[in-house]
Amino acid sequence: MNLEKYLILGEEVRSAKQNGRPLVALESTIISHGMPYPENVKTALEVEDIVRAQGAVPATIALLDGKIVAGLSPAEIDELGKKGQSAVKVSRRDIPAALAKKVPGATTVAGTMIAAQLAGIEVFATGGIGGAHRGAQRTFDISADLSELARTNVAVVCAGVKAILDIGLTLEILETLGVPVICYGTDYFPAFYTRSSGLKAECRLDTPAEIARALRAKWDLGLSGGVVVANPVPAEFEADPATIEMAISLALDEAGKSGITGKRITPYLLEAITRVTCGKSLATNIALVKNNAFLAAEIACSLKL
Ligand code: PSU
Ligand code: MN
Repeated sequence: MNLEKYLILGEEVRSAKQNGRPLVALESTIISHGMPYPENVKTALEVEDIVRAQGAVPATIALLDGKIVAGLSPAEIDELGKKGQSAVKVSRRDIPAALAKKVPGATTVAGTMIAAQLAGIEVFATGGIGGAHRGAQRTFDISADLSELARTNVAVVCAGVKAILDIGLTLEILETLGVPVICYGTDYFPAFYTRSSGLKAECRLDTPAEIARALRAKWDLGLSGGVVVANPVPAEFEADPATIEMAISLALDEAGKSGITGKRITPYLLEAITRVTCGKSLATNIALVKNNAFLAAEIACSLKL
């Protein structure tokens, strides 16, 4: 395959690869569909700086003009942030057509994992991953992020899974798919806005070095696929559980009444939660993304030792 035909590396990413420096991939659906403008752009740029401050190099990923780009420029991030939900949300199945049509595409966790692997990046930071929606037993609405984690060799640092999803069912599916779920410094799987989902962590690791060793062992042994590194939101930014539960149930109710389905449901719920909490959830969201970028950079640096 002629990789250059499809993949462009940003300047900083290209030179980092040449010099063997640690890299951290960052997704773009969180920019276009996950947060409102201008907080989305401001956060994306600050997250990049957090990665740099830890000695790693950020690679924000999106589809632009018929190419997968790993390492957007600040101007490209701003453009995508302004487009918001009018950018195409690109998961695995959406990549071919988005490239053919040369439309701007914001990559989901699955889409970003694919691009990261193509670019040779092993660690990726985001907010939350997709999963099995409540009622998935009936609707089959299970994010392609989960099957991507089963097959693509990238570690995804996230703050767990939002309770808009069925967290228990999501963890069951990850277990079936053989995806390690590493809980960082906690005995409970985190629930994005809050530090604990109440579900016991099956695997707890306490240092970035230990996590890096686990990743290396998995991939050295040819145990292909990704890893979820679940990093709870810092306590001082944790949202009030009752408020979040109320916001989520209002959001789910609204989405049900409006007949929203398919790829539109997750962005719809994220937006509704921000609205219902009058932006309070956004502060938590921003804090946890930054916290994840910090840990991802530490892991990426450890992987180089
Ligand atoms: N969950 C969040 N924030 C997000 C997303 C999920 O808390 O921004 C985005 C991510 O890009 C994720 C995608 O990969 O939604 C999952 O969408 P779907 O459920 O349609 O696969
Ligand atoms: Mn879905």
